[in-house]
This record gives sequence, structure tokens and C-alpha cells, in this order.
Amino acid sequence: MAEFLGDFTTPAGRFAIVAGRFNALVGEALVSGCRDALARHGVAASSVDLAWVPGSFEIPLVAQTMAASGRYQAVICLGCVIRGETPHFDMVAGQAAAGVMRASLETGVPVIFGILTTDTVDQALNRAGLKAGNKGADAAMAAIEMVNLLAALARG
Ligand code: INI
Repeated sequence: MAEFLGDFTTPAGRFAIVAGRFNALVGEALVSGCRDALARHGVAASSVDLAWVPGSFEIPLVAQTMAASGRYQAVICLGCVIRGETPHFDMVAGQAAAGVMRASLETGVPVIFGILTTDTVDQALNRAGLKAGNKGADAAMAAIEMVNLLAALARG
């Protein structure tokens, strides 16, 4: 019986981050946490590219474009959709999630969902480094784990 597990050793290659500028304070904190986690796991800053998009709704197109380019081991999507601020929360959050999943399945590249969906700004800030971890850092870890898992699966 084979058992496959992605570890957290430093993977070779480049990473992409796609981040939403909507709720910029939260977005910047997520990007910072993500970059910090990648760096502390040995990924050089020069190996990480960052694309800013207007909001979470635009993340999937850019994520899929970057994933399909063949230049990246993984694409990390970061954003924040706050229910209190929009009557179309469900549409923006739902389409962002569905698009991120589709980008991953259509390209075969790990496209990581680091988009916060919260009821309030406070909840978002807390999950972007204030007092409940940093979802950007979590997304970086998921990216590294998935890259290493796919490599392990390819080795057989
Ligand atoms: N985009 C977000 O990333 N978060 C939000 O909370 C949000 N709200 O509140 O509406 C939001 N809207 C913008 C959306 O993502 C698109 O950029 C916009 O609709 C243009 O397509």
C-alpha cells in the first residue's frame, strides 16, 4: 500500500500570488503573511511573483492565466469578502471559490484558496494576522504541501 503526503521541504521553482485590492488593508496583511511563510520555508523572494486584481471576483481569471503559463509550481489566491459590506457577498464569494477550484482543475496546478469570507471587518483582520493566525501564511503552507504532494505522486 502506498501512502502519499506532501511535506514542507523547500520546493524548487516559482510561486505566484494573486491578491485582491478590495479591503486593501486585509489584502496587504494576507500578502505579507504569505510572503513571510514562503520565505521561512526557503522560497526566495525573487521566486515569488505577485499580481494585484481589483477584487476577489477577478482573482480566478488571473489565477488561471498564471497557472496555465507553466511558469509556476502553485498559484496562491488571497482576498477578503466581507458580508457586512455587500449584498452580493454570496455571489462574489461563491464565484471566487468556484473559479479558483476551476483554475486548479483545468490547469493541474495547485491554485490555493486563501480568500477570507467573513461577517465583519474585525473577523477579517483577526484572520489576517491580528489574533487568529494569518490565512495568507496558511495558504503558503498549503501551496508548498500541494507542490510536494504532486511531486511525490509523480515519483510514484
Ligand atoms: N470584492 C472583494 O474582494 N471583497 C468584497 O468584500 C467585495 N464587496 O464587498 O463587494 C468585493 N467586491 C468587488 C468585486 O470583487 C469585483 O471587483 C467587482 O464587482 C468588479 O467586478
